[in-house]
Amino acid sequence: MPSAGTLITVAPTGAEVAKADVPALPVTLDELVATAKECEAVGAAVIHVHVRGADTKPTLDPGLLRETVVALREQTGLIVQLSTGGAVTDAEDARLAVLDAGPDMASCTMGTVNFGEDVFMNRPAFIVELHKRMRDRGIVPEYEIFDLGQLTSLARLLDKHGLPAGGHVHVDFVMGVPGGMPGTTEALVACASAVRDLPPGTTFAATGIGRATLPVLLASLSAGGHLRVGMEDTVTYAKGQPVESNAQLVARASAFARLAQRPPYSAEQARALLGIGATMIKKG
Ligand code: KMH
Ligand code: ZN
Repeated sequence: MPSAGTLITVAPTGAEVAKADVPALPVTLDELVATAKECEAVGAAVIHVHVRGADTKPTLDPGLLRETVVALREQTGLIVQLSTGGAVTDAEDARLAVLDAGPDMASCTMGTVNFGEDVFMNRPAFIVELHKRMRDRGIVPEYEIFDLGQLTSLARLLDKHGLPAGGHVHVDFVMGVPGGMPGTTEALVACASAVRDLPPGTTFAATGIGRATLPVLLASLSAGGHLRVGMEDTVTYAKGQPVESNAQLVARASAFARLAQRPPYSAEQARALLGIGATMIKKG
């Protein structure tokens, strides 16, 4: 049964877009917090965070990650989800150390995928380590799915190693990465159908990269799924029209969600949905 509302995650920065190419990209802590506030005001409940250093390049600097979590908690009500994916060049130990910053959630990609001309490496043993460390620390994962088979890998992971913190399983289909699944309705339906092999109550969101943004958004809503939008995934609002701000993308997603009669969830509703702050396993 589809959720009564829509969970909207904003992914405002990512690790791939250069500030020099896209001046509206939030890269400083002040820019990130200002973006987070604007996005919360127009319907975001979760923020998926990659941080940038003083040189505007992606970094997994532990001090900056901790400072970012604190600032977002102090100044917004958003659920703070740190990326453990980082950039394709980041080492496994640095990606695992992201969890030391104590976010509410963290991403956990369910397999290796070609990523344009690069490789986004996620070895099985690394995934298991991420999954276990998150559970030990009460950090709720968002399992990132770049290809259909990664859902099967997730089913196997949960079968062997148990449910995550909070007991709820939430996945995000990242669609349209060159090297991963396409951002099409057919691919979304295939993934949404495969969710039935995961524990009962599993929820899914989807995001489409670049020009796949709108088709994936519409397909996810119609399939009962949730949404991720943001400048990590697209910097073009419409053909030939650059994105002005992350809030512009969140506002559009919220409007579509309302039209679909599934209005945006508040951060509090999202916490209940995702099992954040839950003290016991919710279901078997
Ligand atoms: N930047 C990509 C290589 C995640 O945040 O977990 C990985 C990524 C996924 O963005
Ligand atoms: Zn990311």
